[in-house]
Amino acid sequence: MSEHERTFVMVKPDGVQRGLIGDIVSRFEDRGLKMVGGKFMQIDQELAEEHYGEHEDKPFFDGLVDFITSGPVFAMVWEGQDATRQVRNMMGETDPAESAPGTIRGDYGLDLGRNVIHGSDHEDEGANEREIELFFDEDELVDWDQIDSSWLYE
Ligand code: IDP
Repeated sequence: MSEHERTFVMVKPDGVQRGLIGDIVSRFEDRGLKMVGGKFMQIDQELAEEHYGEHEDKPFFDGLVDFITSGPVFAMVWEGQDATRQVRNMMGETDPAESAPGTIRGDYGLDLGRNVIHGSDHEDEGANEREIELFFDEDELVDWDQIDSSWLYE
């Protein structure tokens, strides 16, 4: 399993408005994951529709696009062993109401349509790479060595 697996993560507009960026970043840092990209940005309609394209036939699609474009987001790329699945585990379930306390959605959310964070789906092969490419140019990602890596990985 590669220590260099990368995954796409985003604090959604509700998480930004509620001042949760710092806490969410801390959780991933504490876990040992390494941030290799990060940008505070406003998503436009086109990017929103592409990002959530798989849901375009769902009844909640228009509301989802309106929500994700309603204010700034903090988009990130995190790297580490099994990063995509581990981030999803830390996020909790899609519905905060079904998410265990201790997870991000379980600690900070109550409603399905306001679930604070996005992370690439580990069950959708290649979703992480596709989403990273959609949000980041190659030169916006930074290769760097974390000084504690020999204490994180055997
Ligand atoms: P995920 O974010 O946990 O990967 P997806 O099924 O990919 O979940 O759905 C994308 C987003 O769409 C969810 O995070 C949530 O904000 C929203 N969503 C999903 N299902 C519903 C729904 O039934 N009603 C309203 N919003 C929904």
